Amino acid sequence: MAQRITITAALPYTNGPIHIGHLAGVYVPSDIYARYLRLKEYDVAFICGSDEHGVPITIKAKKEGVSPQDIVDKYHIMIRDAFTEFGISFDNYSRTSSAVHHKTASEFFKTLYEKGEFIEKETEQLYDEESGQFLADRFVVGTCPKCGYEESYGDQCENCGTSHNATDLINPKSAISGARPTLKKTKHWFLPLDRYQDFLKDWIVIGHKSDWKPNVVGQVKSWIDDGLRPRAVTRDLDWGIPVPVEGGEGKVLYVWFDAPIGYISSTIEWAEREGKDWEPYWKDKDTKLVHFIGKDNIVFHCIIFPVMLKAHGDYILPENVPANEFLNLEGNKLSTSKNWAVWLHEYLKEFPDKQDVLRYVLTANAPESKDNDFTWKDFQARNNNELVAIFGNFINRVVVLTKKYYDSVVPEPGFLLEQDKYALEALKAYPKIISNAIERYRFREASQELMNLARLGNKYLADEEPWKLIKTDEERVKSIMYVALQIAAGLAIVSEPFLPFTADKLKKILRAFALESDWTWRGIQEGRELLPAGHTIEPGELLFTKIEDGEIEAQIEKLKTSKEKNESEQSVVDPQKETIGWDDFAKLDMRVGTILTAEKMPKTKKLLVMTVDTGIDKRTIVSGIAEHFTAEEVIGKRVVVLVNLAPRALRGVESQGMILLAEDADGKLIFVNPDEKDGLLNGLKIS
Ligand code: B3M
Ligand code: ZN
Repeated sequence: MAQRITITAALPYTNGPIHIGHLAGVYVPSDIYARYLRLKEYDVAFICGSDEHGVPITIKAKKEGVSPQDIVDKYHIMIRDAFTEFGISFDNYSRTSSAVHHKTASEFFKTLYEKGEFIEKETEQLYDEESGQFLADRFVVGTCPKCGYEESYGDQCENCGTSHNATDLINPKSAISGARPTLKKTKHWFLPLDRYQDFLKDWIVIGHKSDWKPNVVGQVKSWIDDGLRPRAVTRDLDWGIPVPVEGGEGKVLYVWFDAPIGYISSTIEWAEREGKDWEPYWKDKDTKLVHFIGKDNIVFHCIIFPVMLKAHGDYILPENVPANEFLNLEGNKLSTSKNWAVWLHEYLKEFPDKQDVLRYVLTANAPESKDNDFTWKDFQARNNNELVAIFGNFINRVVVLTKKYYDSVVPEPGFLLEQDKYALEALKAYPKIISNAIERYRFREASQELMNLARLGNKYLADEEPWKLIKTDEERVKSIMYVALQIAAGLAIVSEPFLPFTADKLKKILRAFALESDWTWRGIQEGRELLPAGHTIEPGELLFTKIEDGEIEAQIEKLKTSKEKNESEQSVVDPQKETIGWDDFAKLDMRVGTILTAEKMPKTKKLLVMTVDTGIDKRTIVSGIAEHFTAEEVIGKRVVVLVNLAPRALRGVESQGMILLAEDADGKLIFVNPDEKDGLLNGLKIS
């Protein structure tokens, strides 16, 4: 029986279109994997769908003055179509607003509830008095308790990736009204992650230390080392799946509780349509389950969802979670709000027949082990120097020469020389080489091996020079062209996971459909004859075309426009805040101080730990300025300190005050610096 494998790709949030970062991080690698395993004759279920719940969708709807349903309807179609256009070969693309998903997620919750797996607890949650609602997840922003990033969301910090509870945020602020939230009691259901800490440690940190990506195991280890806590899996919101148990009225499931169950409901939907049984794909111990995700989703796929599956009891756990790092664009972080992105629907308009080019570039430069950069110049170079000059060139030579010498009929080979046998042996070896890389989730390496096979073909022709020999040794040329044609056929097969449109075109050129030969991964490996003598191929068309400088300049220009627009928006001065009374001001105690010592907080990017002489005392202040100043640079600096700000702990170090800073025109931080020439004494009051 064929090995069964369930492959999931993260369900995209349906609050906007998708861009190259999504493709590079999740959908292209998962598609290569799924297509490859189909070629290897595995029993594959490649599953995805739209993630249609969650606060970002409600926020977007509010902003546009439409309903959340309008938002998800619009983007579901747009995203689904973009996937189809790029050849992402999901077996099913569902949506979490579907009836089957509501039913599956509700039942899952009820099972855990009935098994007593939840802690039911009344706690104080953040509440916005102005808008009259609880502030869950992205409805609240504040300072991350772990890294000090000031724009962290309630459930997750985008800067350091930590997932936390909204009440952990320092200085929380409502994203709806800007108001400072109050605390209000409300009941919720908590998943006691702490109970599963040992299980997670044994399974991932110890058990998968060497076969999972180091970034994935490292993140899991760091959460476990920090200690897991019960996590609320319900919310006081009105958009989502209603909590299906007593006392759940007016509440919905947390989006990260229902979304991963979306993988299961999408599988059910597919199986029903195909007349299959869905259960083995999720419950049979011999099935492999693999989740493709971006690194910001690691906690949900390696901690929360596995705990849910384990607590349920019937389900298998993932065999691997190959999370990717992030893709940047021309040196800057991709950003939807700053329009710093290459949107797939726009790319398709501008490069309508170049889906494979983007797939290839994003694979060859995939952010597999570190963040990577997409540049338009690299895109052009990979197209012109690799796809056109190596792959396309080889195929074109083979097709043109076959037409010229043999009227497009595959010639009968004569006696094969060493170099011919060597080329055929090398061709036979490629599926294994490519398999090895793909099965270790090294798609960049795999794509380069594919290109090496095309290089081999080119080199073979360049060494044998059939175009010269044709004048002196027609028999020899027949053997050469026969071998070259076999390599071309091999390329049509092994390129399919990476370049599906090209593979299709190439198969049409070679008229593979008219043959009975074994055009499979195994077929090449076993050295079967792919193109027999006497078979007629097409005169052919070019597989790839050059991208001109002008096309690339237009794209760079377009990004420049986004940048300029962002900069002009940024230079707008923030409006004045609400007027405060004299009494409020008088409460602030600001003193002139001197920074005596400074050092970077270990394992953080942004935090500096400083000792400051405030004139009153020498105290510790932790500040998120390490990306703007080095420790050496700030020692001795004269600064203004707010000394009576309530102390708070950042990464376990208590910060006793705040150093005043301002931003210059380029967004760089500068100290509000009492002019040293005036000889201001430490401790002097600012008024
Ligand atoms: N929608 C987050 C994201 O798009 C989330 C993934 C869900 S996977 C179950 O990054
Ligand atoms: Zn953080």
